[in-house]
Amino acid sequence: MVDFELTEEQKAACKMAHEFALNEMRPIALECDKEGKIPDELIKKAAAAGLTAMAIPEEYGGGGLDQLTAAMVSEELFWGCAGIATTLGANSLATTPMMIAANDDQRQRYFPRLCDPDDPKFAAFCLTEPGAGSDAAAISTTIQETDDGYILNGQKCFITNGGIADFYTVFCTFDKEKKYGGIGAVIVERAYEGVSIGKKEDKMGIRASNTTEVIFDNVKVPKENLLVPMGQGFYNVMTTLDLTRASVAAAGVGVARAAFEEALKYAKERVQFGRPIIAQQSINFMLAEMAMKIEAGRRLYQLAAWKATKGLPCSLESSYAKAFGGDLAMEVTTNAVQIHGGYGYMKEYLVEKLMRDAKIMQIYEGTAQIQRLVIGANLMGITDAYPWG
Ligand code: COS
Repeated sequence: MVDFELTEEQKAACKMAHEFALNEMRPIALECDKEGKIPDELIKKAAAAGLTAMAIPEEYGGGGLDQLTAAMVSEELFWGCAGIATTLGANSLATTPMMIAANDDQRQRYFPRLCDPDDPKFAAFCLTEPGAGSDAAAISTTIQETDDGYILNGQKCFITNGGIADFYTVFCTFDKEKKYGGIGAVIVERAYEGVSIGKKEDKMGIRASNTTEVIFDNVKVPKENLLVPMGQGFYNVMTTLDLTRASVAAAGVGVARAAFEEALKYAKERVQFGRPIIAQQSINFMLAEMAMKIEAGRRLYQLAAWKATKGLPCSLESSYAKAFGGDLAMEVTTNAVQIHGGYGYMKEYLVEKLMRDAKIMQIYEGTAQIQRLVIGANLMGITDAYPWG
């Protein structure tokens, strides 16, 4: 039985997120984009509303949202501002490896730090390196076991919240010869000696978010901070991305929806050749295409997130959703600029920012091509496509 009705809890979470996006994010979105930062005041308000620790279990002070509800909240926040929403949502990516693998002691020591509304902290997911992007198994950050713990050395790049995080979930290799079989993960605090922040990136879009290098120079990591032992790290990364990609797909839908609304409003107001341009079939069809694909993108991410919530395998659906959602964001924002004509190219029109923000949706958490690679690899094991179980 297919049921499209949201629960009261889901409706309340989406409404709260939408109001936050409308009243708190939208009014400062262009300013944050220009300045490349977010006021502390806004982070505090977001933390007080539970938006920085949505997925952390309630027993540690978090929102305890399931993947489906979290993805729908993500759509609303990205509708508000993709740069701010990327900052607020990054804790979910950083803590998913912990939700999979952390022991009780690690949960108790680290989860509450992200849930304190008076002093909200961030965590950051450290996988990507200068030489290991799509090829995640090629990471070179090394970890060596010592008598009382580990020594970590290496450099991570493009780390969301790298410069503002309190701790990091760091994927590293115990033995590079073993390729993905050598990968593990540790929890590293910003305060540990030898941890430093490298270059802060000057990005095309999602400019409000903080993206930096993070460098580990002979960092002593205590034994109790081993998160994933050697050999299990790559599976943890793959499972993490399977679980989080639905929210990135939802982000793409949110950005696309924001652009569609702007284009629709403009097409109704803008008069050329004696009538509103929405009456021109060429424009009307562009808007119809946008509306149809946004609806399809939403159903795809909801399916992936629903499967994740149920604990069902969701790798294929997550990649369908992420590939579609990223491409959707790029296509819809580009066409929204097109509908605005020359005005859309100007910074005072929101669609200009939306188009710049959209591009990252085809890149981060697995490029559009990697998603197709995952889908294609799944096809090898599929002999028919009968969908009814
Ligand atoms: N869940 C669990 N295990 C998985 C998995 C998944 N979704 N995908 C692959 N694995 C397992 C495989 O089963 C295999 O295990 P065994 O050898 O024990 O059978 C192992 O992982 C290696 O798989 P594979 O050979 O497919 O790995 P590759 O190195 O070829 O990489 C891709 C696979 C390309 C899918 C992976 O590197 C990837 O997702 N890259 C993108 C990384 C990314 O998203 N980066 C962005 C960082 S976050 S901003």
